Amino acid sequence: MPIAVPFDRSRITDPALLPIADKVIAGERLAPADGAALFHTADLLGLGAMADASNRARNGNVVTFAANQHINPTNVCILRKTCVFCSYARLPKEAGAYRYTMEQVWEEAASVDGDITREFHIVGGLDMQAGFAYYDEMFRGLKARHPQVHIKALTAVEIAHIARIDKMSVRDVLIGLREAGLDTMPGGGAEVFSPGVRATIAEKKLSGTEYIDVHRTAHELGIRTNCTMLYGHVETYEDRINHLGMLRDLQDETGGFLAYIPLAYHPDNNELGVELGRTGTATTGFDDLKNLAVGRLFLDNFTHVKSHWIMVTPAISQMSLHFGVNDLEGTVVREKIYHEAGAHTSQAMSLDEILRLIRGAGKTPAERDSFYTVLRVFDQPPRPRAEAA
Ligand code: V47
Ligand code: SF4
Repeated sequence: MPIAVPFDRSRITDPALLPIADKVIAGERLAPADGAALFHTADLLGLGAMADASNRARNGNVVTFAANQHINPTNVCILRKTCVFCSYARLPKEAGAYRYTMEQVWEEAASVDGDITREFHIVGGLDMQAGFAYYDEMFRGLKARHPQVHIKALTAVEIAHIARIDKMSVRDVLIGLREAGLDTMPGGGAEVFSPGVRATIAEKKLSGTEYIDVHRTAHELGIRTNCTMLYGHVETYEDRINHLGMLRDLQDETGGFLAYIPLAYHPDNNELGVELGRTGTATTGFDDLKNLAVGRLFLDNFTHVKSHWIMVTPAISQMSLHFGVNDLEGTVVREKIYHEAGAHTSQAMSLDEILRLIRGAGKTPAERDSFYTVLRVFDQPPRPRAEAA
């Protein structure tokens, strides 16, 4: 729900943002036209200051992170030809196609640092050979080997795929996989809900309404989920706002979303990047920060907005901590999806690096669990040398 936010209007230079600032200060919900104005503005610092104030009113000065490990068990995907933005998927017989055996999953999971990893983040392709039984065995096996580790797995698109190939309802898939060990669900597969954009970039994928329906069912069952938006390709500002509006509506209804994570489109090694002539040109820092800040302001019923440093670089992620972000994607071991699509960032970040980024932004780092309960707050760093005398 919107809350009143203390904010100094003099930090805004674009007059179009002033009526929006008044709403933020009064704790009034932003209308779609307000969201569009936020995307159109060049007053990035004014926008960021407003988003920062809104974040501080909810989360204070603390920035959280979770220590997690990504496991991508299969890149075989029946939508390989129609999700034109995806660089990761392969057809079953295509070079580079893989599907882990259970032994490979156990092996990859065993390579984690048992003291650090608290969450497995498991997503992959829509593989005809990876149905309910495959994930049932995987989650049970992972829980048997690492009972303390939280399993955040399977996007709405994957859940719907399993339901289809195993002729089960989405509800029954969720109930069954929860019994096997599924704790929460990640937010991937949302892309942009607008049917026009979906027809261009992900023609055969679950529709936006169906994505929302799967999340609604999960929330009804008490399974918390994240949500995302893939930006920086063919969508308009209006498409973005409609997308955020649908997420906000479901959150009003269920309160089941944990966090919102905008995902920056990576144009390398995929058909869309070639078609748009965008190969080698990722999203701009300006747009990355705008998406995070607008997400914070428009999604007034979300507590957590997460920046994904692998997608937007650690430098932008650090700056985003002053643009409404209160959570950083954590220590990620062996991430594949964005690296196939041209992300040049490292595949894992150590605890020390994360602490350095958060402290460098003047914030207080805190490790959290998968439900955003703070586990340990890291003490304030020693004063910088220049001040120490
Ligand atoms: O659904 C695919 C996106 C998603 C590209 O919930 C691409 O905590 C950019 O679900 N450029 C999967 N993005 C990742 C995902 C996720 C990631 C981080 C945090 C969470 C969370 C969830 O990755 C896909 C798709 O939207 N994706 N290809 C690409 N070329
Ligand atoms: Fe398959 Fe997901 Fe890639 Fe689409 S984005 S091709 S569903 S792995």
